[in-house]
Amino acid sequence: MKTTRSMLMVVMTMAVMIGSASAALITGTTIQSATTGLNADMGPEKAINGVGLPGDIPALSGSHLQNYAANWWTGWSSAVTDWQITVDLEDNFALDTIHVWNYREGGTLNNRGLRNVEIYVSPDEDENNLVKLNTNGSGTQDNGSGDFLFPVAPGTSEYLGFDLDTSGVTNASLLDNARLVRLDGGPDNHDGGSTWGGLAEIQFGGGDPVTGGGPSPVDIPVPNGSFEDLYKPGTTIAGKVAIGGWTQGVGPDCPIDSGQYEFDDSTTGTAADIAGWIGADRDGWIAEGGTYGRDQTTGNLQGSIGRQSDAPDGVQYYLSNGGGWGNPAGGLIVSDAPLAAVENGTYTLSMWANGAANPIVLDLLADGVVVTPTSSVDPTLSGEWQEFSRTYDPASLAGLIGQDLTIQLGLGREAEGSQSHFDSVSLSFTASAVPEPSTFVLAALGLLGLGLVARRRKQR
Ligand SMILES: [Ca+2]
Ligand SMILES: [Ca+2]
Repeated sequence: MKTTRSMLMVVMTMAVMIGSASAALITGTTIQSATTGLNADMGPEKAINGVGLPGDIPALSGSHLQNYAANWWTGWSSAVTDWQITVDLEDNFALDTIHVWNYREGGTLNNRGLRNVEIYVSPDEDENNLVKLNTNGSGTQDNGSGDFLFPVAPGTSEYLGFDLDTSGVTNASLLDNARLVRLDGGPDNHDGGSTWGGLAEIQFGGGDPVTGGGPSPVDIPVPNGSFEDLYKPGTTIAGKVAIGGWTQGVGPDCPIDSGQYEFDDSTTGTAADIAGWIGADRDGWIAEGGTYGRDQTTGNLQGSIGRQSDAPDGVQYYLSNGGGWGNPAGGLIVSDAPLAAVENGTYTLSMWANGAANPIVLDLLADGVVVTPTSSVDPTLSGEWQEFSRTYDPASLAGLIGQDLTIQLGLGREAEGSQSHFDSVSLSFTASAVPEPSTFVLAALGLLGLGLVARRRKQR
């Protein structure tokens, strides 16, 4: 019995520690974008780097100095009508504290700063995904129109700032998984001045993100999955295929078959480095004989990158002819470097295609071997671009954990029909959900989280 009771005590202690961990200061934040000022001493970083707080160290509490150079301020320009600051938390967090110190300068000049502020949150780094936190005017610091009303700083010797009251906001779930936070003050600032959209400091507290219904899918970048990246040989100068032209294959030193390459330095050429992909199954390609007399040395000169106006992703796509146009070898390409190591979870691989040649190939490879998908959907090809996909669940990945993932695609061997086109290749991964934990395991996981937070902090 005694053992049980002490274990219970440990669990309770853990619960208390977890509670405090979730209010942890988020460090290492950066400015994603902001209205910038006339005064170089008053850049937006002054609102997140702790300057003006005790010891000039970021914190969730403490008195902020009454000094212009410890503030972000935008300047007197009447051309600026929208004061905004967007902070990148540099990771995803469940936010439980947003602590604000409004603009605070010496003398009477503390009576300025942001007043009616719209707050936006995004779960990723893309500012296009910012969503307004409150839309109906609820919340005790709200002015009734969905904005938050920021009080002015006092003229006293001490200014402790305030916690933003997010209780009752319409889109509270945004705070469960936040990456970007924008404060948009518009033109309406304290002191009647449309030019006083400043802030002394904003700091965030939180813990690991909460994502409803299990882990969210994460995109695994597919280099040149859009087939838009090509470079002048030996340089990083970008280019494209001239309209109506097409290449011989992919990879480095890829010759043009028809037309020319147009590079961004205004030169043209007959060879380019088409990044991200190389030829696959060279022996199979040669055995089918459909090489159009292309150089067979590397196997890279299968299929083509073409440019026409209707690509679903940019202006270029990969294409290959079939036996109907004298090329039963088709054309297969593969990622020229591993995209990721196999982890326990579910992968979704997709691509867009149109045309009239078959068979269409879209495979995930582990250490170069085709993985059998759990499910796959192939389109009935037509002149319309269509997306199709394969999924790979943990069972189909058994025994492959840690192996290198690559993608193979194109028109398969013994190809029939005239020509097919391929574009917009994507791969995403959803980690396997952790089984429903017992209370004790939950507490232990919380402690593990603490360790992770500590480690993350050290890395910064
Ligand atoms: Ca500051
Ligand atoms: Ca494309």
